[in-house]
Amino acid sequence: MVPAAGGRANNGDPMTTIIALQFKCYRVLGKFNSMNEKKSMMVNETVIRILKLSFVGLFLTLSPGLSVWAEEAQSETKTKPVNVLMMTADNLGYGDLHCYGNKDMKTPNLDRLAAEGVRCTDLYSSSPTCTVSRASLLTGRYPQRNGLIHQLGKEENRSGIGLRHSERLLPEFLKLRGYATACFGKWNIGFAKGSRPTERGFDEFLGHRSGNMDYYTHVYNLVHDLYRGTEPAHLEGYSTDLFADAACEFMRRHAQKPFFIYLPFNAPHYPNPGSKAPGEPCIWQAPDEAFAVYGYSPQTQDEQKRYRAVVTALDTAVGRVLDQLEALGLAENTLVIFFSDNGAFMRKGAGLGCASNGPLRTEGLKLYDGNIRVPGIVRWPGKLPAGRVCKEMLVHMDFFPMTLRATGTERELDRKIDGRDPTATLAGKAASPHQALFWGYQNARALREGNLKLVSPGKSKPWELYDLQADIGEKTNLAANKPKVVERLKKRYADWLGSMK
Ligand SMILES: [Ca+2]
Repeated sequence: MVPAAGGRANNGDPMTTIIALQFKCYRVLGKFNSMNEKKSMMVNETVIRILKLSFVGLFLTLSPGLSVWAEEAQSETKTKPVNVLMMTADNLGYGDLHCYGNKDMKTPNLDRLAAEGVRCTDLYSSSPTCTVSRASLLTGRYPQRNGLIHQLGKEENRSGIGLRHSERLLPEFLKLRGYATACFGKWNIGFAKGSRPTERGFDEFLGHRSGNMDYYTHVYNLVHDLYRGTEPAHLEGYSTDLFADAACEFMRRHAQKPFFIYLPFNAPHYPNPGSKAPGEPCIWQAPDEAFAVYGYSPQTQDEQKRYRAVVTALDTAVGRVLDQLEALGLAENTLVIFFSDNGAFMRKGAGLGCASNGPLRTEGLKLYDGNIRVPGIVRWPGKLPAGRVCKEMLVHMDFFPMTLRATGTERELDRKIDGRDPTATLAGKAASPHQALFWGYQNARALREGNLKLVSPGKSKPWELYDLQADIGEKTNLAANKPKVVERLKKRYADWLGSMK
């Protein structure tokens, strides 16, 4: 188990208290030593001598060798950079985890992570789709600023530039501070020469180029899609497990070096009929053990049951990675972040009838909260309290500056980013770092300011206004009753959009 915040800093044991006393005495002595007046010199020197002798005597009596221990502990704390493990799920809905209220879903490892860290109720993605969300996360910038505002197509996934090369990714900054970096999982932001993970700041990559590789055959629209570095990799296994295993193995190899692992699982993305051989059923895939957790047959055709098995397999893999972190003694010094890249797609065959966005409204990709508000958990022992629920508005881009600051890398930043460090907010010491958040996808537009949500679901569609505190499901449109608020927020949206150019 990982101790709660503050446990390391002052656990109340006698050794810690003595060390604190030692530092206080040194501070007092320092002040005396800095006094110059001749008049007080003699008195001071006498006091200092008495204090020094008393202190040394007390210290030697109580704890011989303690100062050596204290120096080592201080030195270790100062010189040990924080590791970052950033895990993402794919299309996991706001209501899909047990710790988010889904009583039918078994996700004990993510529930445990929430109990040891902070669970977010109002965390957003800056996009309702995979490609755009991921590019925004890795650049810390709104899609409208980094330029990648559309979902990549088949050929773009395989060989397109995707995110323009003038953008700099999070691992590129971490490399400047000596971090070992790796990406294991779904890339989905371009795989042309110069666009590939190992050419964009990651030392290692095992994963798929596209948005939805088959979990077992590793095929995307009839073409092999699993790569190691820049070369095809032909491995056997369930993709969730392959990625988790790669992360564990990387941690074992880099236990003595600071690391950043980006672990974008492809689960629980819906199955793609284009990736199936002729006659092969297009169903959610999971290992037999994940079905067994529920007592289901792996042959069941029930979509709901199969989806649950996929999510539980994801949870099991997350648990294995966390266990590895702990076994290596790294859990206390590692910032762990988990969230979904976007909400569940509530379309037939793509989540409808089996995934859940909880109480949130979902319609196509029209930017109601079901598309963009996501489950998210952050654990950072000693920095964030255990078992806290954060209800402040945050966005996944915030994990970019959070990672930079946690790793001491922020000085390397050379461009404007839109994420804001959420550490104080997550700790309960500050309100949201954002006055407002903004979205634009295809013809849909949205803004959230406080509890107000302004959304236009499509071209020529009038703006709608909702109060999310009173109406989390965006059912009661207040626009007709509050035209001035609508006008003010419309202007705010226009100003934001203008600032992106
Ligand atoms: Ca997604």
